Amino acid sequence: MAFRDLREFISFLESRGQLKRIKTEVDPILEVTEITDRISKQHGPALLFENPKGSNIPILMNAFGSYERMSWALDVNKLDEVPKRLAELLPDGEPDTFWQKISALFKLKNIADYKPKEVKIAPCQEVVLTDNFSLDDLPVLKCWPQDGGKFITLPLVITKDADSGRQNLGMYRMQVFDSKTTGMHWHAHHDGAHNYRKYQKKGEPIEVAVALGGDPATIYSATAPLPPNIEELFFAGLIRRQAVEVVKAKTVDLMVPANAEIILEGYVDPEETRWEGPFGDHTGYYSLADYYPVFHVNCITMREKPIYPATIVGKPPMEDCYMGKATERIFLPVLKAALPEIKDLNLPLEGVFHNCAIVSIKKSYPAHAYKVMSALWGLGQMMFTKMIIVVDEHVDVQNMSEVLWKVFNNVDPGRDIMVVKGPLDALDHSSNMAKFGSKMGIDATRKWPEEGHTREWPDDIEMDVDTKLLVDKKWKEYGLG
Ligand SMILES: Cc1cc2nc3c(=O)[nH]c(=O)nc-3n(C[C@H](O)[C@H](O)[C@H](O)COP(=O)(O)O)c2cc1C
Ligand SMILES: [Mn+2]
Repeated sequence: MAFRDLREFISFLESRGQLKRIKTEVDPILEVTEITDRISKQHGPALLFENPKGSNIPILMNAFGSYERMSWALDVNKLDEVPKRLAELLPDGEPDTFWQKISALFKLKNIADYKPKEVKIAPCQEVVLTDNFSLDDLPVLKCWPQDGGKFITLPLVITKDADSGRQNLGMYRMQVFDSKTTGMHWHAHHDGAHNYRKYQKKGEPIEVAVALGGDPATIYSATAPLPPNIEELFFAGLIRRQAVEVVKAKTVDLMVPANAEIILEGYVDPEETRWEGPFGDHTGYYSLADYYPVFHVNCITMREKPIYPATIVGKPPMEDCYMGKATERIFLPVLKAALPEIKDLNLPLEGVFHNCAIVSIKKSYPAHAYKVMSALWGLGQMMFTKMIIVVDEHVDVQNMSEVLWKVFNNVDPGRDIMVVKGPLDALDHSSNMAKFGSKMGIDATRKWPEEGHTREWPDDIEMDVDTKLLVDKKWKEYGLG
């Protein structure tokens, strides 16, 4: 059964012993981070800070911070079940081409049930503040010592495409500049920025609503790398198998999740920018400060007793790692649809998702690994991937020891490394230029004579089956335990 809202998820986590309440006063400035970071590194529970300094709104942290909690958030026990479930909604039950099919099915009746459903009265509008409000009343975190200020870190930013009217939901951090304005850190490549540029061209402000909280599948969907034609709120409905309830915002022409905790409504001006950052980011480094658009808040609506959800990012593993791993599992069938030779994929946590991808392939022709690298660099947000390592199909890409053994031993650098140019994630600090740099593909597959390897390629060392069986049988006799 899908969770209705954040409270239901919190109760569920508590019933499973996966939520700790902290009653002592804790400062949202740095202290919440230090506690959460320690708990995160111990793979500990979700945390509800009930008495944050300077605010009477409790802070929820680390709710998605384990494989188990991330799976529960998406209403499954293991992340692999999500794509299987999505596939079941499609006519022939094949996971293979599910994006094309979902796009095509958008108009069909059988999945119309999962489209956002409008309600007239919503918990997120129990309190409506159009004048007398201040963002300083929210327990917004300053996460790390060199951060440029306080940042809203788990916002669901809602915008509309000026032509199609399609709504987008994206998670972009927001630096609180003063009581009524924040930064809007949508990266140039993301749908929020795309929607913004269309209004900018017309010289008009873009209406924006930001939801804090909501059911956990909706929160996750704001982070999912969906193609622009798939609305995140619809995708969340498909994942949870129950439509997300939405309500018309009070002052902007946008539909917002009815069961959110808090909604900020306002606009982003077409021209105005302000210096934003630095911010201790999920790369484990401070992302550099830069000019970003400004969000003017005109109205806040909320529940009578809201909960403020937040996250911290920093050196992995952190909460966002589990969100990223959910994405890896959910989107693997999409990659396989484009590239059926792909067997498995690992985006290691240390690569923070856009810096490293390890793929195993069924190699069928010379230079096959290079074809796979080039194709991946052309697929959606995979375009940011800085390093791609390709291994043969029988290599377990989830086992880093096995992968590194293959890379260190199978690779002749002069022959097996390809360096190309391309777009980089906005957070990358290693390149000389922002958002533009080089990528490396490493072909760690077994090399063929057709690839110029005319020497013999040795087999992996494996004991023969008969000897293994013999030793199994006699194991006790050896007295080795
Ligand atoms: C905790 C967290 C923070 C994020 N912060 C940002 C951010 O500040 N700016 C940004 O553009 N993307 C950020 N992202 C990534 C986007 O949410 C993600 O790429 C999403 O797919 C973008 O959706 P869109 O393509 O609909 O815009 C963040 C993701 C997570 C999990
Ligand atoms: Mn989108």
